[in-house]
Amino acid sequence: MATSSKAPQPQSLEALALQKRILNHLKAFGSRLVVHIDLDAFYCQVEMVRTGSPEDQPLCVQQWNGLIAVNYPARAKGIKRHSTVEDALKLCPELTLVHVATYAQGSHAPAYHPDPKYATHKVSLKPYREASSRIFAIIERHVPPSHGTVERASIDEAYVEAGEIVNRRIAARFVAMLDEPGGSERALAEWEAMEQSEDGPEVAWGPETFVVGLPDAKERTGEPGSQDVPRKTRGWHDLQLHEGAKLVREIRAAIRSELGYTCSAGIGSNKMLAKLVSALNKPDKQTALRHAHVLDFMRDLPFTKIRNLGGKFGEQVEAEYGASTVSDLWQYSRDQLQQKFGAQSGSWLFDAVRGINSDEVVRRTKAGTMMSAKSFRPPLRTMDEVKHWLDVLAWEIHDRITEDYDVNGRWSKTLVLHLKSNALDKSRTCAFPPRHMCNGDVISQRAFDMFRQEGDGRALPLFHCSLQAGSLFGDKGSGAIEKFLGKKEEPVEGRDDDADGFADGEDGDAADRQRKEPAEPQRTSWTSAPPQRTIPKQNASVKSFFGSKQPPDTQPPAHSAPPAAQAAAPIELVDAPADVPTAEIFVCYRCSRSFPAPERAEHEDYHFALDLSRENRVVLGGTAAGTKRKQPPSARGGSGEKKLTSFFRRE
Ligand code: TTP
Ligand code: CA
Ligand code: CA
Repeated sequence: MATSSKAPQPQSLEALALQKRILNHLKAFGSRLVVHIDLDAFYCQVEMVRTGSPEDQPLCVQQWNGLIAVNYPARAKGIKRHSTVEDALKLCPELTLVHVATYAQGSHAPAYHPDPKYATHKVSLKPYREASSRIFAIIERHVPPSHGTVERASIDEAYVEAGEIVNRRIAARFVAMLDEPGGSERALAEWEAMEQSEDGPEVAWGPETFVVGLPDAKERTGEPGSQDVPRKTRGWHDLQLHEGAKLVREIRAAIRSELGYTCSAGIGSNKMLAKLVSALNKPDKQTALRHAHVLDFMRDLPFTKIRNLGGKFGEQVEAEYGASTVSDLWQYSRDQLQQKFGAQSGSWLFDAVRGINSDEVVRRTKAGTMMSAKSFRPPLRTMDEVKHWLDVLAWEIHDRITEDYDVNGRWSKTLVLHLKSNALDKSRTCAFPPRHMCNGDVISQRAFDMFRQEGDGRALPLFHCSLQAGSLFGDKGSGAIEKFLGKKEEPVEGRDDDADGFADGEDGDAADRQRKEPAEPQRTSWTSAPPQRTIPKQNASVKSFFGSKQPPDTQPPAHSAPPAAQAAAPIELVDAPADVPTAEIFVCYRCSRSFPAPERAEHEDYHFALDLSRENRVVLGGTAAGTKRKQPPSARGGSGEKKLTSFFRRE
């Protein structure tokens, strides 16, 4: 079933005039509409579909001895992500366990091996990347680039800027009437009746959408005696939300019927709200948030559930005010917050707790690099071992780059080898083999040559090694239309590709994180290895969505770079003089994995996002009343402009 949401183009002058009138009205009286879509237990669903496992069968995806994804039937048994396999089997002896695909020793292709071992195998996320691509293709098919923007927020998450497409769908309903007998009069009469209605058009919500503040559809249709709970509302934004909900329903149905996966979605006025509500009802459900309920919805929400308030910034806010819920922060003016946390962060906070967020949905271009990495515990001690693993990494890179060439027509210019030993933490770059003479062995040989140039004395014992194909170039030009339309594009974030560098999990493998690179290949010697975070330019066009219902002290934010955007900054490899001190490593206290220090904020963001999606289900589901109000810990310095990134680090 290949439905497309493209609104039919009006044919006649009359149709064009009606369409224009409706679009103008909706632009003037409606507001922004953003959709957030997140796949349910994503890796599990990929494996359930691949293996034909029944939907009600508890299933977990395993990496070595840990679980990295838990499906909903398994969650019902009490199994949690990061449980051990043993613990999970105690809770549910009939549990189906699927180990992620791996490259086995000597093999050039990933496969589902019966008993993969950390010492001899390397994790591959290929099946999930492929599933993700298919999912995004469906979403993009429903959102033509001329009428909306799709952002790939992670391997299983998308944002859609959907205002334009939704307005056009509403207009198309009236335009379609023109073809019916007597349709001209009827279309105009119906539209004008709507236009003139005092509180805006009436919307009757179907059972497929949960609406924050309204009774659940099941109360209306399920329980005896509750058949007539009204689910009708009024307003122009309600009309848009309702149409947005229909669009999302279509996208979700297409993903389900074409690929077999369920997902959950949120529909709201901005990215922050859409994401918060998409986690409210899971799995396989969608939730809309009306303007009228934004403040009610936010009121009892622990403010740390808001992205960027889960880390150090949130702790500081708590320390200053002893606040726990969002509404605890409503009493402080923009000025007060700015004095405490600096102009930018204070202003961002003032808006965020009122549900205002101006982050744009940004179409991400294809990543400029691809990486394959492996950590070694115990470390590699011989050249033979190094050669073996370079072969594995090289064939993975080869596999991915040839796939990318087939789809995007791109090839790499640089090959970057990164090594971490006691004495080294450095990268070395050489030219990537040209396509006509490239295979995994050729890549591996170049990497091995670079390794030998360093000398085994310093590079061994080797704890970590990665290969990166950089400067991917030669795009077939699929972005031309977007560029013509002036659409913004940003490179895919470092953590956006395959499960954010986590899924290679327990063994400390970095997943294939994608990094933006210097444009020109460098024949250089060693450079400092760890990638640095950079702050993207933000162009925040702010639309206050409260309209006349906006609280009196709520004003559009004056700043243009909300911390949210900064926390999600792309990563760049930067040049640095040779022999700079080796980067610090931080060990995550939550998952015990180690990362280069500059990736810390990014990593913590990931845990935060996870917590958010887990806890929202509980907290927003109605138990927030039990949230404890914490006493302010001893006051810490709280005034003056803070470096935003410092808020996301835990000391
Ligand atoms: P999530 O979207 O966080 O979780 P999920 O899709 O499994 O479950 P939910 O229904 O709650 O959204 O992550 C997407 C995938 O990323 C997940 O299926 C597995 C992978 N992942 C890891 O490998 N390690 C991790 O620590 C996390 C958080 C995710
Ligand atoms: Ca998910
Ligand atoms: Ca997700």
